[in-house]
Amino acid sequence: MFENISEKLNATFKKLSGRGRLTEQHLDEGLKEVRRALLEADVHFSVVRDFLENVRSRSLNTEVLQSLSPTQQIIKIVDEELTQILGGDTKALAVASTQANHTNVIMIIGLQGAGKTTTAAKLALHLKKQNLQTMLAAVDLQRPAAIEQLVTLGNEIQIPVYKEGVKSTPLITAKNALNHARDNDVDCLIIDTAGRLTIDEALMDELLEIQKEANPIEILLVIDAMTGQDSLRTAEEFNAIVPVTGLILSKMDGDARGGAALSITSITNIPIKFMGVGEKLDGLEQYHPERLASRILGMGDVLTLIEKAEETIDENKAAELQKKMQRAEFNLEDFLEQMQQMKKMGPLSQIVDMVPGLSNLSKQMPQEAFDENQLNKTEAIIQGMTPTERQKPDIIGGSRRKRIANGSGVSPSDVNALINQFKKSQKLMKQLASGKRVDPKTLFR
Ligand SMILES: Nc1nc2c(ncn2[C@@H]2O[C@H](COP(=O)(O)OP(=O)(O)O)[C@@H](O)[C@H]2O)c(=O)[nH]1
Ligand SMILES: [Mg+2]
Repeated sequence: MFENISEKLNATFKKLSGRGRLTEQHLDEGLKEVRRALLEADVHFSVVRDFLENVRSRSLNTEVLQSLSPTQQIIKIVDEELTQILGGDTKALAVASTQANHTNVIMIIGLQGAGKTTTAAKLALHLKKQNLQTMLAAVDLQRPAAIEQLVTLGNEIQIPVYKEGVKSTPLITAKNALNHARDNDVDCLIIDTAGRLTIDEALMDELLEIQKEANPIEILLVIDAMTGQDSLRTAEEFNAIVPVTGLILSKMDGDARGGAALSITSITNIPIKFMGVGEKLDGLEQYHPERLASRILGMGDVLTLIEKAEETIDENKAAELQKKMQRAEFNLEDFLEQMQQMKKMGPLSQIVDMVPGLSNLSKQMPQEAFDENQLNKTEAIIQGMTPTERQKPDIIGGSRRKRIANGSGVSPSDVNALINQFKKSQKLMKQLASGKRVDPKTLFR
């Protein structure tokens, strides 16, 4: 979502750093480009204005311009100011700590299609992973299908869903859900509410009624990040009536410009707490302004990457693989396993954006590198091999190649391509193991 901003900012910094000594005029030229990049990305004009004023006044400090690496210092200032725009400190969910015999209610609100139901389930999974007893309540009674949607999602992640029929009312359903949750020692009850295409009085009355009854500790407004500047108005309108405690930006994996979403906290003063980054239920990330700022500046987000890896990668297997790599014994079986672990972490294109240095490089990589279908194909080919073939791919000649291709539904040249790619990465691992510096570009050639 932020490739364009990243690219432009990096081009600007590169130009600045090529100048050696910086003058006020150089700085202003650079900031003009930054301004254009931010406006093009749809960042709200008043946010851009305040941001640039702050960066400029801090950079004009004589010590910055006269230092040995003025551009580095300016990048640091931009990073800090960007973090401020994005909300400053991380604002955690209020339910992270729980008292005994108490059910925390989290109300999910937003326009129709914003991603409320999906987000409710994602959040439930997130809380479950923190060992919190979680329950979902289907309080959107506009259509029977809305209830069914939540029930299906709940089943997928094995989280109970409290529901009543469409003949009940949202208020009664919410009230009964809360009683049911308390009776069952539930730590967090997540209420999925109805939305509308636009904000109307009937909806607001419904939400206020539920709020009074359930007394939620968090009222989270789901905002579709793809809706641009409209999202700012939506947030303000909801917040004027229902006291929103946090925002969840959904669909941050989309290709919209995203700048409006970046302005939303500065404009509304409501903190963002999570970002939705995919349709799947593990596609929810806690929102950290400083990490997003580094990602936008192309500096990567190592912390989130490590957290993802810790969540998904089996530590013993990882240690074993590392040993194999060091001994250069890495074979196709390991390759397959590593691929499967990587796939669990999420789409490759998202992971690459979090690796410092790689995020810029990713634009130059062939698109196939990120293609899930390609990965599935690779997986099928390796699965079509015998264990011996996986360990010693050198024995794969014409007839074996044909058999593997037939078995996995690809052409023999696909099998060949994979083996060649594997040999390259094997070579690379040997280099890595011997401590040589490796040009990351060679990974994808
Ligand atoms: N790509 C993507 N799609 C999302 C995300 N969150 C929700 N969606 C999709 O948006 C659509 C509407 O979501 P839904 O939860 O039904 O919205 P609701 O009407 O607000 O309850 C569904 O197709 C979801 O799969 C997200 O973070 N990324
Ligand atoms: Mg819904």
